[in-house]
Amino acid sequence: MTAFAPANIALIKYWGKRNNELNLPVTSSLSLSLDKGTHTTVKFATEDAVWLNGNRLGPDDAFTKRLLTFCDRFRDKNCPLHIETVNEIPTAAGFASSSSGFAALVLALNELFGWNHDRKTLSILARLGSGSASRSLYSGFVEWHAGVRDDGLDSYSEPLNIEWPELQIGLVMISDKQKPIDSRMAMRRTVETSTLYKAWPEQVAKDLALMKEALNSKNFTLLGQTAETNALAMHATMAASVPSILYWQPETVATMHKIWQLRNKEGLNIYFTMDAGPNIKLLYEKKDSAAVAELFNLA
Ligand code: 2P0
Repeated sequence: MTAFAPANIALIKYWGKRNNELNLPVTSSLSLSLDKGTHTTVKFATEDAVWLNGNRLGPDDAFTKRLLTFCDRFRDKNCPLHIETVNEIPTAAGFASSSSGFAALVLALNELFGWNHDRKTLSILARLGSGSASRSLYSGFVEWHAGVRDDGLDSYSEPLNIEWPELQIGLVMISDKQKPIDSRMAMRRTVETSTLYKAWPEQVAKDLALMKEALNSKNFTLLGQTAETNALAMHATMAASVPSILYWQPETVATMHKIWQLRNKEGLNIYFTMDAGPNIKLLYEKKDSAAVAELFNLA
């Protein structure tokens, strides 16, 4: 069984959990799915085998273990699986491939085991693999409701009924190297050690309201400003962790200054967001696509 799920980029970020085992978030978040994502094939087999982008991984590989441990939630002891994952975007470089990865895996398992689950249930199951995966069950704009229940049954994603084809996301690749600390460990350290994290839920509540206003009124400037503020606030909570977490490389900072220069001095209406990595995602409107493509080396 083969399934596809899109990667998603959060405009309002998920950063920090209230339950580490169930990936229950402290706050809600809101994302836009990309066209690209992950294709995953799952078959019954005689032994477990995990393939990533055409290479068979060893049984002790961290990716293999994470996928098979996730599958163990759903299978009997004697049910080996052959899992093939192909990412259209770089793995583990802050391009949110775990989001599409676990969403595609859950969709493939749903077919293989004949569960016939609805999307809400699949979103909850994907969340157990990776929080952001709960949002990758849908295309377009998606809100992941934090929920309040201890069992997580009200922590799932839903699509927002908004079409905005003029809105563009451009990926500026600064490094495709594996990041020094994965987002799971980084968010845990932030929650446990960053004094700035106290302010994060309030920041998200404010930004989420502004983002919905921007989406409903198609106010691109409000969308861009809110997404950029939210991403920088998330990175500020990380920077205040002990030890500090800073995903930015010198070129990340240079690109941020370039964006501000273009926006403030040259009138190009362009904003950015960033995830747990050094890369930058540009937010702009379709009418500026040619200008942006000339100014940036988009992946
Ligand atoms: C997001 N990120 O909202 C945020 C912004 C990274 C920065 O969701 O531990 O791989 O598997 O639930 O989903 C990346 O974290 O973390 C992420 P887990 P996940 O997209």
